[in-house]
Amino acid sequence: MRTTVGIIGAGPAGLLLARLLHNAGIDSVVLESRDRSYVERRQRAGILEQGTVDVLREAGAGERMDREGLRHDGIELRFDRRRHRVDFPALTGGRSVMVYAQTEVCKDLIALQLKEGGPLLFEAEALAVEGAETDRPRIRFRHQGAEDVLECDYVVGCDGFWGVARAAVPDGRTFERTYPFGWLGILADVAPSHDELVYARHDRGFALLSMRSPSVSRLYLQVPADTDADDWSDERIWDELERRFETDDDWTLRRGPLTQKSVTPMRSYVHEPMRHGRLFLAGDAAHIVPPTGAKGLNLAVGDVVTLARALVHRTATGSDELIDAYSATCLRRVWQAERFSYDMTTLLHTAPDATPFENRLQVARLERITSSRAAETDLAEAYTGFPIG
Ligand code: RFL
Ligand code: PHB
Repeated sequence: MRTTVGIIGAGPAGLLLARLLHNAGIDSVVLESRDRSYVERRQRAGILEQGTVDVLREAGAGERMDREGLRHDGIELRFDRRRHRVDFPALTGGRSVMVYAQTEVCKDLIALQLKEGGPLLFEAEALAVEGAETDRPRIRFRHQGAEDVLECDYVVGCDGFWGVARAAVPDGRTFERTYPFGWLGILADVAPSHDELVYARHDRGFALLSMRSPSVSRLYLQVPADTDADDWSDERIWDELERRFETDDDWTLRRGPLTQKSVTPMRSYVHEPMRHGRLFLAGDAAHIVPPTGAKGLNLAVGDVVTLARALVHRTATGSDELIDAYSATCLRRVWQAERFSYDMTTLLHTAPDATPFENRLQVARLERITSSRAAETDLAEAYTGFPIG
């Protein structure tokens, strides 16, 4: 098999890259180790930045998002039983975000790819990337029980944190931080208890209220990193959420039947550089942020937009200029998202070894954000997204 761009992984990064290349007349093949229904059901991100929404629209993948996605003009910060709304458009000159789940983005991109794009092979596991420093890099993969080789002009590792592509970037540097807590996430068949996301700081730990639709709630609780989700009965989860979201007014939390429950670890991670020869890393394959800033998927989108531009530029002009700039261009935005995600995480979570002094500082930081337009604008700008490229 031969193609121009060999893409490993059919998450949002790989699928969107294939779409952008297809629209520019560049052929690609996507190899995905899991089956289609697994990729379409994996519950993860929920928030699309304004820039991500624009990219999906321009790529011709925004039709259902525009019909079913929920535009959100703010979030609520909750602490000390008080509520504070951050008004995005007022603070950022009109920007907002969209609640449209990653599962739905992937479903839309998969449908487009299968209808009009190049090959997308499910249950095709990349085993290794070879020859990245040559003109003919190759992906060795296994599909339907047999090993095969995909010869490419370029290879892109969109294979997530646990993929194989990063191992083929030698002499890289990694920067990492793990947190001593994780998120217990649930999906529940109940209308969201608030019309915008609620980020709550509480002495018992962080809680987040999000949603998937007007009738489906997505909620998260900070839990110790080694938590087994089965130790948490549905009733215990609702009781704990209720305590952490408690306010002095008459706000109430609606309960409903749980349809999913799982624990996610939290880490910050960056691999530099994001390129070796003709191999590029994009999305979670190169960097991870804790989900508190809602940045992971949006970073993946920024990477592949930058890469698609570089590959199109190369095809049109023969110049490697943008390809050579790819890693540094992406990393500038990645580090801004790392900083914001770290700030939001340490602002809102209670570390198990936190001193009373540190706990009071968190509240002081929140009070600063909710009383200074400059501080609040800083949060609103970062949350609605940093420019791509
Ligand atoms: P993905 O989505 O992990 O996709 C990688 C794909 O590669 C496949 N793969 C392989 N295929 C072939 N051969 C191999 N050897 C392979 N190894 C792996 C995998 O099966 C998979 O299909 O990476 P990608 O495309 O870079 O996308 C990144 C995003 O998925 C991730 O950053 C976000 O989900 C993070 N995230 C959030 N991001 C946001 O922007 N906003 C949010 O609100 C948000 N909330 C979240 C999140 C992540 C969470 N979890 C579960 C980590 C909430 C949570 C709870
Ligand atoms: C989600 O809806 O899954 C979600 C929303 C905001 C976050 C993280 C996750 O910061």
